[in-house]
Amino acid sequence: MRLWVALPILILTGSSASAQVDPLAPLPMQAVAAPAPSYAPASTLTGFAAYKQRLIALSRAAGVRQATIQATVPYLSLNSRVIQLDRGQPGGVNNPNAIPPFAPYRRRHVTSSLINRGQARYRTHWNRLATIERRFGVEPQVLMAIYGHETSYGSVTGGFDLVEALATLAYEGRRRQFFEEEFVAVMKLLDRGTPRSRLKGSWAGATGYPQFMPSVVLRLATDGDGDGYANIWGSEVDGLASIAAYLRDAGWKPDVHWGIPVSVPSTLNRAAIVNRLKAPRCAPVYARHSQWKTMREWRALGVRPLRRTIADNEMATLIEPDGRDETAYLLTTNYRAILDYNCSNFYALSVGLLADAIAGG
Ligand SMILES: [Ca+2]
Repeated sequence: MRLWVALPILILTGSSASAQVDPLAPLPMQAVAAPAPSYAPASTLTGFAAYKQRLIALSRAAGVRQATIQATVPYLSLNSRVIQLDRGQPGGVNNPNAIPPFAPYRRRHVTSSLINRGQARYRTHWNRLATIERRFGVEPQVLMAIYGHETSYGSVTGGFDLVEALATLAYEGRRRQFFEEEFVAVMKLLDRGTPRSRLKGSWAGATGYPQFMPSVVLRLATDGDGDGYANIWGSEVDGLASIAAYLRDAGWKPDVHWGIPVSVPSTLNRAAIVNRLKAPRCAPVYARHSQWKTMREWRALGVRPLRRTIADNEMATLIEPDGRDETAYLLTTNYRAILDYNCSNFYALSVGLLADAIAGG
């Protein structure tokens, strides 16, 4: 991945002036492929045309065949809609952060329609789901809830061309290394015969029923229906098995529930349970969790399960997503696996609650 450092670097005419406003680093160019762009004005188009040489070099270094590269990269364009959507994200340039309340989010994402459709699919696929649970140790209702939340059970999987979207995001540069790796991964999927027409997804590059990034497709796509192919675009059961593979890979422990709603006594000394560890990734998300304590310790502090409970010796953290005197949740290590899927407390909580509802409470 460091190959490009050793390549000769051409400074584009005029690029030093725009470097102050353009987050792009100087672009690597291969001597054999140094064409007209170096003489053109440093417009966005010129920048991307030159950047494609880097995408070609990265793909080649990762072992993607030249025929695949040549049939794809030269024809890529920037997708301005992708850039617009990326800039509207938390942490993006147009979106100063603010944490809204959880309750309205929950009402939108744990709906009777999602619950009913999840239950219907649960019944349809019951046999396969039982096999997947034995194989991966993940409760099927959690798989169903992720599937429902991500794509409304396969009805919204995204129509962006992944190759173009990932090239655009890599070029834009806010998370360049991440998106360059995903670009190379989608090139590998193309190279091994996945049709371009199938490689559609969200503007951010998530694809198929599980909404995996291409590198995750390469690593964890799983055959669940037994036909020998891991088809996360055409087989719901393959999609569900792939989600199970992901959660197990993220550390899911069998027979531990994700979390439970609890009531917190007004006497709880919150200052005494503050988590002082800073998470290496997704720090703002983990900062909303308390210290780890066993269920026994939480009980001793007066925190009471509202419905089901969790074994006394299991560790859990407390989150109060809507502040004091509202429903709070104790979260186990398996909640962390859901966060690994999508690092947002609202996402993980609503997945857990949708899973509970699908399973009947
Ligand atoms: Ca299959």
